[in-house]
Amino acid sequence: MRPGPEVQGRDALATEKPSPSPAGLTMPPATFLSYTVARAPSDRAVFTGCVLVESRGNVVAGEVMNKAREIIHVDMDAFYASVEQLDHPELKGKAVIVGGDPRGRGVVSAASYEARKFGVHSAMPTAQAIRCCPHAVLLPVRMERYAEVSHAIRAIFEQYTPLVEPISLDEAFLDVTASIALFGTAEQIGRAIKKAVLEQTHLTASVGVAPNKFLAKLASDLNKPDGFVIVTEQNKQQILDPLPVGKIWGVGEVTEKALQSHGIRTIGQLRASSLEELAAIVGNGAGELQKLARGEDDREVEPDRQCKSLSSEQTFATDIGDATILLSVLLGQVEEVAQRLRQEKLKARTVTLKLRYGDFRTVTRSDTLREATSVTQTLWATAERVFHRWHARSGGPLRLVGFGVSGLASEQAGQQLLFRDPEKEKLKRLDKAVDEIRDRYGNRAVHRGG
Ligand code: DCP
Ligand code: MG
Repeated sequence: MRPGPEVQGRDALATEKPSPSPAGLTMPPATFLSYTVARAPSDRAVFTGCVLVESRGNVVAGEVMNKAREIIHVDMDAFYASVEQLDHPELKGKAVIVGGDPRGRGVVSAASYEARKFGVHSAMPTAQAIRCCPHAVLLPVRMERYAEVSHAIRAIFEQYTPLVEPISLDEAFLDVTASIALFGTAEQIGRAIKKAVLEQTHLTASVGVAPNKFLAKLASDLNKPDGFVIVTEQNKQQILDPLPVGKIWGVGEVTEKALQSHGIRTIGQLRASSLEELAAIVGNGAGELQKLARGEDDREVEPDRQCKSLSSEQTFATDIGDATILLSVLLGQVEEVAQRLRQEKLKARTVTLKLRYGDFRTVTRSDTLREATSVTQTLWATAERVFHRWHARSGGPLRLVGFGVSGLASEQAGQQLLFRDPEKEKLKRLDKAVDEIRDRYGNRAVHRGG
């Protein structure tokens, strides 16, 4: 029961609404020019979220407030591996592993579904993966290429709603509550997006449609690869209850084990447990966890999230205490993140190191620069300083090292046009040259000496 939006220019919607495509799906008629909260002239309806404004400034569609949310989660299948199969057609249908060097401490980034049948999965040491699946083809990570495909899929999402929250290169949440007035039901939008992704990138995506983020993400994962799952208020409990608690977003290995040791294995059991019992196991998060077990989640899709941070991390096959090795891993991560910053035309002010010990204890150490930068050398000098400070005070063997930046701003923000620092200009030219070499010959083609 959705009252029609009574806004000025509504008639324009009728003329602008596209004719259905051959498959019966409505295709996007225009770009979203604005994201506004608008009030209808009649004052009877207040619009929220997504509003389509055509070039003359007329609101042509909107959505009435307080309507239950409609969220879509899209996650590409075996993303890095599928892109490699696309670029090397002879690898289609074959076991492909994308990851680090098996002779070193490389780990698997992605495995094609053909390789997964042999037990290969992300984060597994590459050497072990090759033992599980000796006939697999091993390829190095080509981040720039995946970022390119990621941009293409994001452009598709943005044709259907401006409320897109990218979670990683291959995954995003879309709030389509208000888009329904334009493009059909959430299911139709989900199917149209899946189809457009396939047609434009030749890759498959798994799509989940649900009333909130938690359920949408769960739904996209339920029937992978090439999945399409709709979770509704009516069927959510039936779907959730038999699933293991580990399927809850945010329930990691440690929490899952703790719950299991108290006999809570499924989401149904979690839902049925008393709040007191749960609080004794997981502490403060108990109420939140039970809400998720009931399929409730109020988190909003945050379209600006993509700009909040960028990071890279690596888990080691065996813990590493040697500072020289840790620093060389860190340098690679700084180079990768700095290059991504430059690709996104961003710069960052805060540098954070993530350090996880063998017992999973995780600490972060940060430093904030006087001004935002995307210069590798500057980020590296800061990361190195933060690392040495940590190493001198505590140190210890690590199972994971990560490097991240936050406090992001656009490249142009606060740019000094008149008084350029010649030293900085030199470093920027160096970065540009390195980026060009890496773009052309891959990330391994050139590395800094540290
Ligand atoms: N990735 C990584 N290291 C990990 C996990 C993922 O480098 N430990 C990268 C490679 C993946 C991409 O991120 O291709 C997306 O991660 P997903 O978890 O979505 O995994 P996939 O897309 O590979 O597979 P699927 O989504 O089909 O399960
Ligand atoms: Mg994926």
